Amino acid sequence: MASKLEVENFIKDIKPEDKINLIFHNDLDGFASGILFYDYLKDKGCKDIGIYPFVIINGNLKDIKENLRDRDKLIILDLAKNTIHPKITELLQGEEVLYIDHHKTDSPLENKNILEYRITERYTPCSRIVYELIDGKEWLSVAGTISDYGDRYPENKEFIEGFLKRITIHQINI
Ligand SMILES: [Mn+2]
Repeated sequence: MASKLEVENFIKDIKPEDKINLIFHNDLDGFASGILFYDYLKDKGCKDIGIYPFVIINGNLKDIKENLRDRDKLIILDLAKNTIHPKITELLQGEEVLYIDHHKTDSPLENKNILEYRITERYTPCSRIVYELIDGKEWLSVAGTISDYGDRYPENKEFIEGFLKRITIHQINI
């Protein structure tokens, strides 16, 4: 498992000329995580960004092999460990891989070719983890967090309510 500092360094080292694929869960938490990263990469000047919403199905990440050619970096977001094919190491072609997830698992992936960052000791949807790493659209992170039932966990209370208190909510009288 990677430390937060290692993940920050991976992100910092991304260069405008890097060819990057964003691979994320096809629910709102995943999309929010992907969009936050997309914005970040665009701001960095990255021009070649592949976008792949993915379903969590055992081992189906191998299906992305066709799209792995000529990539420098892969960023995998909000996909449970079982999505990643056991032979992912053989499928990779030298890409650097960052994998951020929050799904609980008995054992982490622990693949030496993949920089894995997983928060499970408190319930933190992926879009909150990503926002706290790279900043960006807070509203999108809050939406992703709520959509993944983050509002049911006290550890997200301050994050969600802090945002809601800062924006104006207009009451509509019907
Ligand atoms: Mn999620």
